[in-house]
Amino acid sequence: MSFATDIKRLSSSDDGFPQTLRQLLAFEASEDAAIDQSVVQILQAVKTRGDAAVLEYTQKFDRLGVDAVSALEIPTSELQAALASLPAERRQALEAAAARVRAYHEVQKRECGSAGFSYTEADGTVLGQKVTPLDRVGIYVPGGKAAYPSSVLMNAIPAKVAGVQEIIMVVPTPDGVRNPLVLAAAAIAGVDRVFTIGGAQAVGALAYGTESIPQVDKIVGPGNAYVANAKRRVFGTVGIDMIAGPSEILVLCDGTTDPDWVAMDLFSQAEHDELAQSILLCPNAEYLDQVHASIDKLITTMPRAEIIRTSLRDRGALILVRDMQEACDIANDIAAEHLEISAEEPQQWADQIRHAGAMFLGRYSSESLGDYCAGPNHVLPTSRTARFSSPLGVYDFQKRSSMIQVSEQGAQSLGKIAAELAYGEGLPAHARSAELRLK
Ligand code: HSO
Ligand code: ZN
Repeated sequence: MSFATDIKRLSSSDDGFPQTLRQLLAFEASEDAAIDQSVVQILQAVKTRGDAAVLEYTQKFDRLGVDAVSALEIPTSELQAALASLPAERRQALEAAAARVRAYHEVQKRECGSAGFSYTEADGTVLGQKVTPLDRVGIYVPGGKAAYPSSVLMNAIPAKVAGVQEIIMVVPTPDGVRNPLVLAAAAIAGVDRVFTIGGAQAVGALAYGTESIPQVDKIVGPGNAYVANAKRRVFGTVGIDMIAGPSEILVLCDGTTDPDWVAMDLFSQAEHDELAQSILLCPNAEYLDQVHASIDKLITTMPRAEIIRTSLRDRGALILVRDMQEACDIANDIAAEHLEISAEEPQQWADQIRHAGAMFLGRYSSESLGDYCAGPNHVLPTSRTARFSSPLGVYDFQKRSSMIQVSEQGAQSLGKIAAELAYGEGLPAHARSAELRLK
């Protein structure tokens, strides 16, 4: 059979398959010395010259002719006006999505130990942990083609649910062009302040604070190579969420789903950008041909066909596996951002999966529903980082403090242990501090 669309056809029984798979997955964020140098310079300028530097870079990169950073703030009334200006159906969809995302994260807050804990020992000593929301958070929203209102909801709502006091959004608006859907999403999500700044200068402003822009405690949200570079550099001064790579979808199919559905699910990530990755694993060779035929048929109907074509050609694959069990093993190795288990009995396979940012079970759970409105967060670990990290959540906007209240009786037994260890470490003030409390 021959197909028009270029996408790798692999089989797990091919010689050298593990190496081929590794190469397919390899994605290194390009390390560019020029970007490095410029980001160092921008961050330094913002740190030392504050507003003046932010203003200069914004005038230069975004061609905004304003004379004060305060003029770069969008008043809340304008966010509300953007919301009011939306066509009714768009507005309702945005509000419905926000409500579902909020509901999910409220349950997450309740179930994920937000109340902290404490327990009392026999001698009256109380030990525990207190959970506190972050005071102030910055959300970076990219301008241009990757400006997703849905991402505004996904970043701001968990912060709000966690109880963050102030959410500051930054969004570049080259040539002053504002995206009303992004502003409307900010209004719905309860963002407190919005500045039309972007790039490393925006990250620097949030991390260090300027005369007009308050310093935040954590910066979340995706951005271009400059933004990612700047986020890495300010980490430690502030918290950051993650450095996101291109979107990925891995479909694990037993061959019972309409091949058009699977083809379109692969497209749904491929259309994000040329570097996005769409992979299908299936134990049925004939079905893989059917999906390939669906790709050929459907791609011609897609407005973003060129991006999809490049993504499928460079990073996509249709992979024949021995059985669904082997598909699960490979899926664990891939540790995809999104994993669709498009099978008759998805739960049995989901039980086998240890590494995936989000799992979509059954043929009705398309990733696109999760991207917008199912409820769980769409900010997910990419580039195999699902091996050690989790979706963005309420817990990313909380921190924990240990609580220690030792009783008089408790100080007797603990004092002896502490003093003994302190002398062993050559720290006599520690030892005496414990011993002074012994009766
Ligand atoms: N799939 C993207 C999120 C997104 N999709 C936004 C559509 N809009 C990364 O998880
Ligand atoms: Zn998406």
